[in-house]
Amino acid sequence: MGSIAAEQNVEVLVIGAGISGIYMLYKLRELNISARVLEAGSGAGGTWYWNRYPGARFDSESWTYCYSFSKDLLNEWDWKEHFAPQAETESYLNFVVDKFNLREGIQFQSRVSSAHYDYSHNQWKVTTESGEVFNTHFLVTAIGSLTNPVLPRIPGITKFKGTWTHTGLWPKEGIDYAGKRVAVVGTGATGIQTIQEVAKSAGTLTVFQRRPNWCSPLGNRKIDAKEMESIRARYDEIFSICKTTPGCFVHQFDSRSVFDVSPEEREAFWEKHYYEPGFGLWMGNFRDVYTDKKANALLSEYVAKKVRERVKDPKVADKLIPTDHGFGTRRVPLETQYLEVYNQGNVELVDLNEESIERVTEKGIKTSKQEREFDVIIYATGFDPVTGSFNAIDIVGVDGQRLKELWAPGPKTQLGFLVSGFPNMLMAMGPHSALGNFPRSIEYSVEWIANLLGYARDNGISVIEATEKGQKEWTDHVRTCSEGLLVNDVDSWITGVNSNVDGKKTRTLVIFNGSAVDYRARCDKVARDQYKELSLKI
Ligand code: NA7
Repeated sequence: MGSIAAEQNVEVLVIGAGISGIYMLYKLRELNISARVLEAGSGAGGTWYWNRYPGARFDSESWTYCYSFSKDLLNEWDWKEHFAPQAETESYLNFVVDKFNLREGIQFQSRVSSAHYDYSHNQWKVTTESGEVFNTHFLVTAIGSLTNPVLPRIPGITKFKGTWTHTGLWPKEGIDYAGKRVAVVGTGATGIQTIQEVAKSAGTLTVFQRRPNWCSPLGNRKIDAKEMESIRARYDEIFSICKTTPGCFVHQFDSRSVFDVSPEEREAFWEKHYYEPGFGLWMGNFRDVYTDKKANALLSEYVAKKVRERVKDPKVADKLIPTDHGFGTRRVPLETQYLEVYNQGNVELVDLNEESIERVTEKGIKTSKQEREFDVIIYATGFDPVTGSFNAIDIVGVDGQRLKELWAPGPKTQLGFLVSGFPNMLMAMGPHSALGNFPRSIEYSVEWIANLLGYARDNGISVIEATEKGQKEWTDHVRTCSEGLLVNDVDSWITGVNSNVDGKKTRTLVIFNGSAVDYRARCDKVARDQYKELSLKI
């Protein structure tokens, strides 16, 4: 007879060992609060552990994306590129884990399948897929916003006899695609990074595009030792700048309207930002480009002109220019010679508005026009956005309330941290929180939660919960801050849409679209007032 494993008790259980979970463990250790992290992968890194597809790299400057909490760490780690590739970032996160002796606090290959709140014992019963059970007083979700990869709903995907994968599940041993016939489905930020890298060595590359995305050049460069020293000397200044911008990037919006300047000045401004490294064109633009349709149309026309300049065949260029949304109203992919890929003789762009995919066959992909044969099919079709990370776990609160059902019409949260009816569940970077340049927001989010848990410990508080009033106010505030933004008129993960997920076909407010500066000020006030706006019980 097999023995039943004993249930384990832990004060704080953290789900996920990505950037949030790693730092959460560090902070809890600092507070002398006992904690365990459960991580689905066999290594640390979260997004940077799973997304090892070709070309995966930062779109934020490496030196704005790293942790800022430790001077030693900033002194010891040298970034090799301005926009680090996945392997460098994965090494960095492992370096952090080892430097602070966090590894033994993380239990790998432990995917959490359910978390049920037990009212009578005031604890969460957390179960992993392998059947381990943990009883924890506090549950911290550090599960990211884009962690649940989604395949397209195309019949026959598993029938394909060649190699196939989703970018977010890229195998550690890699896929040999050099010289092979490769297909990529999807042209979001991930698809674009994959396509431009795979095109370098694939025999043929066929891109299946449903909707094109506006993109702008990444401008990556290597960082030599001398430049790294000058970056290091500026770290304080860099992180302070990130604290002043709405999206926590180093790029700041221009306070002028598009219409305050002459067409020539406007063109020169956009030209400068188009070619500067990083998100300058997206995040450093005129103040009205994402609220005024006419302003946005001018910007979009400028970027369309760039596409026409860079892509030789005007018919292909037209297919690469979005017509259903303006520049910056979806997440802008940054690229390196992406558009030029379509000038290569071995690359074909299949516009799915002209021929739709009917099914995947044993040999390849059959559209309404023809069957194409492939050796490798790569699905760059995105994730079940934001609430999808939560929906992948059966989370049940007071009175048997399922989080997935409560959030079906859209998430409800207090400050993105707490949900009424789910006591002692704290969400690092939960829905309705400010995202932007993720690690900048992650550090804030983790510190806020750690401070709250420290306060609870010091004041004998055993139950922390959102209030109905506070939750309604915050959820309404998230809506108010979103009013008038063009981003709301477009289907994308930012508006909670994924056409391949049931219940995610219509837009909902899943993130806080206001400024991260205001978000932090609001959350700071709650902490300063000793969390009186929350429901705290001894
Ligand atoms: P995204 O941005 O959600 O992009 C997914 C892409 O896959 C997008 O081009 C979709 O087309 C396409 N897609 C989805 N389903 C299909 C089907 N059935 N057929 C054809 N094409 C399809 O995900 P990413 O992984 O690129 O990026 C997510 C974030 O991760 C990114 O913003 C970064 O922050 C990191 P659509 O546009 O919906 O027509």
